[in-house]
Amino acid sequence: MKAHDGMYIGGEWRPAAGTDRIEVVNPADEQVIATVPAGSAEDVDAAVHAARAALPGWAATAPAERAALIGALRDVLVARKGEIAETITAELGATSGFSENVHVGAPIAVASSYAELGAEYAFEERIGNSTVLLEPVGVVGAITPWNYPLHQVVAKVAPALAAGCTLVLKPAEDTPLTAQLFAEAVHEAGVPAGVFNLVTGTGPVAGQALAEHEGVDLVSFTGSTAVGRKIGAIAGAAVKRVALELGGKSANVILPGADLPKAVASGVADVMSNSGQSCNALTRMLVQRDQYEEAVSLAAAAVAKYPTGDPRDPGTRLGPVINAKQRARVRAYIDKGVEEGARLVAGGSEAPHEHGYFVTPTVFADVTPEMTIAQEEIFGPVLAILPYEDEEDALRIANGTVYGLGGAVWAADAETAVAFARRMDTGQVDINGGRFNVRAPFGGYKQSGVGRELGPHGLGEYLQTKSLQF
Ligand code: TXE
Repeated sequence: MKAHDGMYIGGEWRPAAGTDRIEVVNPADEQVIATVPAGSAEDVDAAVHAARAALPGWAATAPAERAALIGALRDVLVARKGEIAETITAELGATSGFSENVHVGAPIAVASSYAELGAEYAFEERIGNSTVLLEPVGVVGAITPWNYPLHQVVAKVAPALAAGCTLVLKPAEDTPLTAQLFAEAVHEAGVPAGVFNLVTGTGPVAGQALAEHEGVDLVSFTGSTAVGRKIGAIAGAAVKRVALELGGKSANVILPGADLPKAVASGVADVMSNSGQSCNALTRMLVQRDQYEEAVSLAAAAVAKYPTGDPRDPGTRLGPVINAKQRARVRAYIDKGVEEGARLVAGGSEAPHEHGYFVTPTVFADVTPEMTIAQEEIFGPVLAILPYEDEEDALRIANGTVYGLGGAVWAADAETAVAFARRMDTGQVDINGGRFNVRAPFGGYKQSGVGRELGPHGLGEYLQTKSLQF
């Protein structure tokens, strides 16, 4: 596949300082499809300098003009949708339809929202005898994961640009090609040189150098809780701003009176999409004891309709997971579930194909809240169904993990579901199948993170306040 042999710094593709490379592998067939340079601290330093140099000009640009450039960027993403979706399918393994509709569709919607919000946002407000100025934080170091290679990038870049910040992006090592296409789009949209910079590389080298760089004012990280802790410690020691979007173990609570077949089908579809690799995936389905066996049968029947295979084949509903390490991790969790006494009702840890990092869609029943598969983020196509006795029990189970990112509640009516959702310790809850809203704040309670992305709340993360009394 087409790849740039350099870093996008100061508005141009520059050769990397070193010679280390990263191989990009298609997870569906394990073939190397491209290589990109693995950036060093030197590349990061050059990118941060370019971002700092561009900061005063960009921060002084009128918000409406910045917003118009985000609109132009959105237009380029729309025009290049097919090419970007193909790249995402090739390096992530997402099915073609999902790549186009969600992987590219969602960030286009996010960019559109910031093209509007950036123009209408109140960057100044009067409170009593004070005028409060909301000013850009400065240079942002953005570190993103592979699970949504474009969305995770746009969810940081669009609000940062709207706020008047400049950025250096270090994308995940598994999905650098999408990030390169995004840099091309930024260029094509006419965003001034140095406002957005890209350094491909590994986490421990380029990622760490970016987080530690004293020219970076805010580190915005999405990824594992383990790395999030490290980033948080670095930011804490340097007293710089930090935003962390981490893992989850979201509960899908089906209350008595809900439309059970609909709730189960929707829950299964949610967990299986993107091969289970979504931070807000509804990985724990909670069903009242009286309806439990019915729900288990419905879920087992639903996953049977998820054939694994080539993600470009229209008949495929489940692509591979991202890499061999992730597949081994998911399989180990499946084995652990069996070992701890959960009932395997579909799937298992055997490989469905000789090549490619595939995992068979898996459903566990008789899962207890203490089991590892009910507590830890698996990040694969694995659903755990837990029985509960009454609403209080359901709430205790739903809130009984270290995470709090997503969630769902199904009930006979929205009022009952909302009353339950108010008591959940989590950042987002979908009520009776409520759809994803690109303007609603997204982020975690507890160890799922610090800060919020998307909409006006997401924009606020990239601002700092100054108050003038007169
Ligand atoms: O994530 P990492 P990995 C979870 C999920 C998954 C697990 C491991 O459970 O199974 O994490 O995935 C960069 N300093 N999520 O190992 O390592 C890295 O290069 C600075 C949930 O791929 O956290 C990449 O750009 N940066 C999640 C980014 O951090 C470092 C999405 C994320 O990689 C670094 C992905 C370091 N020391 C995984 N080490 C979600 N919340 O959606 C790594 N990185």
